[in-house]
Amino acid sequence: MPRSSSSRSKIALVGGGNIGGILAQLACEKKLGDVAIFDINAGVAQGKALDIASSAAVEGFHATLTGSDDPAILRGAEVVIVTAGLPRKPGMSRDDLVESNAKIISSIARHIREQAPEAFVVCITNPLDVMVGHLQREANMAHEKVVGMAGVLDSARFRHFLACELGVSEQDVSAFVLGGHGDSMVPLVRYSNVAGIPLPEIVRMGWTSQETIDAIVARTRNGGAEVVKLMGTSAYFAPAASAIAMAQAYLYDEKRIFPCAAYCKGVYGVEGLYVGVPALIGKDGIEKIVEIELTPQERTLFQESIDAVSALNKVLVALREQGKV
Ligand code: TXD
Repeated sequence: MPRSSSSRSKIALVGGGNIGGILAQLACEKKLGDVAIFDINAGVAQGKALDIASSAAVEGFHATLTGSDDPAILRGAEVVIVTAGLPRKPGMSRDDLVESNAKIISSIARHIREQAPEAFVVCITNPLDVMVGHLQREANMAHEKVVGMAGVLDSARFRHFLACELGVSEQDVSAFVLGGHGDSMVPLVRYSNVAGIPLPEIVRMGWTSQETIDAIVARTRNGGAEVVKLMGTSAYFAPAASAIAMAQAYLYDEKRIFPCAAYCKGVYGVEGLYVGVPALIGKDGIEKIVEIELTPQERTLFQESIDAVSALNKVLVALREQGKV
C-alpha cells in the first residue's frame, strides 16, 4: 500500500508519456507533493510511478507516487496537468492534431470535473490554445482555474537562444512571447532585456546585430519543429519544466507573471478566446492578465496570431457541431 499524506499537496498528471514522466520526476524532486499518474496505458502509469519512487532513496524526496488507468486516481488533486494526446511526428503541424486530441480532451474534461473540480488545471496538449479552451468548456470550470502552457516554453527557448548568442546566463535574459503556440507566435524583442538592458539597446551597443536577433526570433518560432526533426517526436524536458513552474506558482501563491494561454475577454481586443498573454499566477489561479502596450507592427503580428487561433477554433466548433469530438 502506498503511504499517503494529508499534509502534502496532490498533483495529478493526465498522461504518463514523455512529458508526463518528466513532470512526475520534477514534481517529486522539487517537493511539490504526492503524484498520481493517470494514463489509458495502466502499465506505463504504474511503471513510471514505481521507477520514479525508486529514485527517492537516492534523490532524497518524500512523496507518494501512484499510477492507474482508473480516473478515480485524480480525486482531490490540487493541480492537474494534462498531456494526454498524440504528439507531433516529423512533417506534422500542431493543427493536424485537432480532431484526435479534442476527442481525448473531451473524455479527460469529464474525469477532471468529476474527480477534481476545484483543481488548478494546466493543459499542455496540442494544438494548445484551442485544446485548453475545449478542456475548460467541457469541464465547465472557472476560466481562471484552467490555463494552457506554451508561452513559458516558447519564452524559455527565446531566452536560451539569446543567452547563447550573447554569451550570458539564461537567468539574466528576460524575454517573452505573445500569441498562440504556433508558427505565428510573437517573440517580443522590445520587451526583452539582458540584466535590465533592453534588447534594442544591446543591438545599438553593437553586442549583436538586428539580423541575428531576427534569426533568433525565427528560430524561436520553429523551436518545437527543430526538436521534432531531430528526435522524431515533440520536446518533453523543457515543456515539463515549464508546466511545473506554473504549478509551483499556484501551489505556493508566488504571483509570478508568465506568458500563458489564458482566457481573454475584453483584453487585447480579444473576445472570448484562449490565447498567449502575460498572466499572473497565484493561489486563485490566473489572478490577472497584464495588458501591455504594443506598437502598430507588434499589434499586427499579434492579431495574425489571434486570427490563426480563432480560425482553428472554428474548425473545432464545426467538429463539435458534427458530434465528432
Ligand atoms: O508547449 C506545449 N504546449 C507542448 C505541447 C510542447 C511539446 C509537446 N506538446 C504536446 O503535448 C504534444 O503535441 C502532445 O499533444 C502532448 C503530449 O506530448 P508527449 O510527448 O508527452 O506525448 P506521449 O509521450 O505520446 O504521451 C501522451 C500520453 C500517452 O502515454 C498516452 O497513453 C496517453 O497520453 N493518453 C491518454 N491518457 C489518458 N486518457 C486518454 N484518453 C489518453 N489518450 C492518450
